[in-house]
Amino acid sequence: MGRKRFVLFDLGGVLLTPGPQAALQRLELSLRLPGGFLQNVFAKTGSDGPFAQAERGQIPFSQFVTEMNKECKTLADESGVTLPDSFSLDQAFNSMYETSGVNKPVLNAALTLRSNGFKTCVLTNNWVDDGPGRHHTAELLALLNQHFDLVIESCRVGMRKPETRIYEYALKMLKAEPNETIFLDDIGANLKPARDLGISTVLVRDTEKALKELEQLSGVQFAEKEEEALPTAAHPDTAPHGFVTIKPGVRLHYVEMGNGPVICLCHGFPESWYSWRYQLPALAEAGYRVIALDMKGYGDSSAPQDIEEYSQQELCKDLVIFLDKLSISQATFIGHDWGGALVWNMALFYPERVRAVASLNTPFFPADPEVRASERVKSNPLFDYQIYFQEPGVAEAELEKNLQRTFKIFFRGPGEKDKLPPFIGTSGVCERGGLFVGLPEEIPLSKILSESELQFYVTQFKKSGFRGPLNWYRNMDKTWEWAATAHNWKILVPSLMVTAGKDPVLLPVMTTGMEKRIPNLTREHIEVCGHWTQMERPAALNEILVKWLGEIHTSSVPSKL
Ligand code: CPU
Repeated sequence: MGRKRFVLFDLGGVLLTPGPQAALQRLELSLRLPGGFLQNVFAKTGSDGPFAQAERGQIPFSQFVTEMNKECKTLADESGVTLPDSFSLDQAFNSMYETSGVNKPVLNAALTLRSNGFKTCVLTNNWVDDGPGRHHTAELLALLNQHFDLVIESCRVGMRKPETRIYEYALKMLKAEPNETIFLDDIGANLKPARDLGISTVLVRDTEKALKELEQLSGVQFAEKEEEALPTAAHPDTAPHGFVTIKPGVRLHYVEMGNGPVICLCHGFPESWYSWRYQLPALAEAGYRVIALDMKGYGDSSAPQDIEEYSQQELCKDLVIFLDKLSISQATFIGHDWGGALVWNMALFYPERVRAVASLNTPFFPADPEVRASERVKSNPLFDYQIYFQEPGVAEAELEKNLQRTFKIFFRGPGEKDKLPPFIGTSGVCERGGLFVGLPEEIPLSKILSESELQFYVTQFKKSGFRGPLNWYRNMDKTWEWAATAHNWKILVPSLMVTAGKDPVLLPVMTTGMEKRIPNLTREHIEVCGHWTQMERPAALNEILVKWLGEIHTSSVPSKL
């Protein structure tokens, strides 16, 4: 038996549960038809009937339904069965969309195989869907195309299972040998020709048993629990990129996925759109158009030199122009770290444009008109690094010296089992004369990111360095003067604050009292989580965001004005 490198998955009954057979049975029950009546109609019409024609793409779904309805009536007359006047197979397919869903353990197994170097493929008998449920089909196909290397629909290739040539076609497209390939289907007759070709087959009746067999054949262990698996990450080479020019010479770069209400993701210091890699696919899949920005100064966005370009007032104006240019009237803004500070300001100053706002780790720090921001920062030893960041050129030199080392030092989680301190000391930085003073030259890679992910950040920062990113810290009092004009305004848009139990800089306790200014605040907390929330606890965060987004998009939030 060859080493397995390719896996083909059937759709209905394998990746979707329950499958079409179960839907037909349910329809028979609900219409009080004799058991097997509908199955019989499908069997009777055979491999040249309307069903097979639809599956080969010779007729679309609507035409197949009309013709099958006729066949049902004929068989009913012949066998003395009474069909209700309203009978239509449309119902069967609509109820299938409503009651069936993705078989999560199977999808997770497919994702695990893919991340272990397997090529994965969906091989499905499907039709050209011009019916009322076609948007379900579209959503499903978008999901499958994202998670699998290849999706083969019978109707697009003019052949169907169990015709031998469709298996040969799949092997050819994958550049696979039969003995390197595994195929899962819930219909035994579809497996036979594949087996005859030398493909290993798994008959899926019971998910758990089938996955055990798949584990044995592939030699890959699947996680017991869903939460343990890392969510899918967006990849810079395959994700779609966009650019918006804000003003002459200044453009913002972003990565976009999905469709639906718009969500703008704003990263922090010193990061990238890529910090949202685990959130992009999950939020897109949940039904949103997700836009992850390279904030001004970062990556493929422009990095003007002037400090004033990075005041919160200026950065908010940029975001409004960004929305204007994309013709987006409102978006939900989700920010982390400096991105969090920015999205609070968006909600405060531009509530018309903000559908809802969420901040990860960063509390809403209202400006106190009595105390200048720079004085407030000086009074908190934890923020000493921000004083060190003030002198243009100084921190730039230290952080740009060895980008690889810089990011290995920054990106660390609270649970690292090595001898280094889990996070850079943020106090006493000025006295030490630098952020990294006293740290070894060689830094081990943290378990929160891989070597190639680290490399991505390094490449991004080779473009414009740290000057733009550090300038975000250099407008403290300018921003304070602006924010103080709104010192008693409230934030009334739906708002979420996600605190992280082990963030050494943005402490959960700093969020105490936020409800005074944000009466509709929803709170979530991730206890085992340091500063880099999106990559440290991606599954937990995605669950929180999807739940909150679902709530705010279905209900109008009662005002506590
Ligand atoms: C800590 C220390 C030095 C360099 C980088 C870090 N975030 C990581 C965290 C940096 C940060 O300073 N955030 C701001 C966001 C706005 C409120 C104040 C803190």
